[in-house]
Amino acid sequence: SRVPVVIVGAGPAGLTVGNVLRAAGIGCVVLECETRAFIERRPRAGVIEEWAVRGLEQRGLAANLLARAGRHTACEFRFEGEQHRFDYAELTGRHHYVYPQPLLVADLVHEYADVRGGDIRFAVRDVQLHDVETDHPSVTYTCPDSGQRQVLNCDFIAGCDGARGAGRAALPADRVRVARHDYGIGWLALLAEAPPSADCVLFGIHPDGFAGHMPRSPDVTRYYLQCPPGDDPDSWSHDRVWEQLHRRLAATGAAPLTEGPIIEKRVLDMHDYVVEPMRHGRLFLAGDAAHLVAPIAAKGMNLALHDAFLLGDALTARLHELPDGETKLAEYSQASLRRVWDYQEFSQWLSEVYHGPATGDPFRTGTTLARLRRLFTSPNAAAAFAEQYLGTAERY
Ligand code: RFL
Repeated sequence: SRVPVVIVGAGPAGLTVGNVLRAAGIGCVVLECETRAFIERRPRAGVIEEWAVRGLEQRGLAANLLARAGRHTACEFRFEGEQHRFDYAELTGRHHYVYPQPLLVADLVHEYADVRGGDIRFAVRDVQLHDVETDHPSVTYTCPDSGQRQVLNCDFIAGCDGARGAGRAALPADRVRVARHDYGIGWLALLAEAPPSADCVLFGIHPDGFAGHMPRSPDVTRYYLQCPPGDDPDSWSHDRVWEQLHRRLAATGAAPLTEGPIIEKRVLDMHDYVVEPMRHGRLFLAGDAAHLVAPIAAKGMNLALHDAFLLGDALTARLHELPDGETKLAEYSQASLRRVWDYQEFSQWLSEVYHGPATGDPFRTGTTLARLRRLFTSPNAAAAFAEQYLGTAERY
C-alpha cells in the first residue's frame, strides 16, 4: 500500500501539515515516538505571533486558542534598578498571543485524529527514512505493540521530528550546509506553580545575568535565569532560584515576585542552527528539524508554524496536480529561510542586550545600556524593535 505523505513527528509543525493535508483530502500518516498523553503535557513555548494565529485560523485550527489564549500588549525591561515598560500594542496596534504549546498540540491532535479522521501512530520506535532521492521513498518503524517492523511507501516525507529526529539525520552531509551558532550561554528554564508577578513579560538585564518572567496561565509562570552552559540544575535549590530571581528582576516601585514551587527545572545551552536547503529529494524538513533558534526571542514555534503553512500548501498543490505545485515545492526552502534568518538575526541582537552587562566588560555594558535607552528615546528604534519582536514584517 502507498500513502501520499508520511509525516515524522507530531509537534506543532507535523500536526499542522497533517491537518492541512487532511482538509484537502490527501492521505497521510503521522509517526510520533512519544505517547499522546506525553506530547499533550510537554511544556515548552507559549508565545504565538498574530500572523501565525491568523494562519491557524484560516485553516480552521484556532477555535480553542482564540477562545482561551491570553493577549499581551507590552513587555517590560528592567535595568539599572528601574522599570521600563514597552507598550508595543500602543505603538503598532498589534499584540502577542499567549497559549501554552501543549494546549496547541492537544488541539491539533484532536482536530487531526478525532475530527478530520487522520492516521496517527504514537510511541513508534526506530523510524528510518529510505530512498528519499528517488520517486518512491519509504519510511520504516517498529510498532510498539507487536514489535514488528512496518513499511510505509509514500510520495513525500515531511521531516517534522524536531532537533534530535530522524529527518535531519537522513540528509547526506555533502548535500546540505548546516550553519551553527553557539552563544556560550546557558539558561536555567523554570516553571513555577505561582501566579505571574506582573501582567506582562519581564526582562531583567543585570550584572549577575539575565532573568526572564513569562506569564503562562493564572497559576503557572515561566522564569529563566542565565547560568553557565552545561550547569547542573540540581545546584539550583529553591532558595537560590528565588533569591536570584528577586535580585535580577528588582526595580524601584516593582511589586515583589510571587514565589511558588518549581515544577520544571532544566538547563538549556543557547545555540542555533539552520539547515540549507531544507529539502533533499522527496524529503522536506520543517520546524526545529530544519532550524533551531534559541528561545531568546520566543520564535521557534512561530517558525515551525510558518514552515507548516508553506509546506502543507505546497504539498497540497503538488498532490492535486495544480499548475504551481512543483514551483511551490521548489521554492519552499527559500521561502521559509527568509523568515528563519530574519528571526535568527533578531535573536542574536536580543542576546547581546540580555547578556551584555553580565559579561563584566564595562564596554559591553555601556553599549548594551545605550541600546536599551534608545528603545525608549527613539521612535524609529522602538518601531524597528516592535516589528521584529512581534514578527509583523510583511516582507517574507
Ligand atoms: P517539536 O515540537 O520538537 O516536535 C517534534 C516531534 O517529533 C517527535 N520525534 C519523533 N517522532 C518520531 N520519530 C523520531 N525519531 C522522532 N524524534 C522526535 C517528538 O517527540 C516531537 O513530538 O518540533 P516542531 O514541531 O518543529 O516545533 C518546534 C517547537 O516545539 C519549538 O521551536 C519551540 O518549543 C521553541 N520554544 C519557543 N518557541 C516559541 O515560538 N515561543 C516560545 O515562547 C518558546 N519557548 C521553546 C520555548 C523551547 C523550549 N525548549 C524546551 C527548547 C521554551 C523552551 C524551554
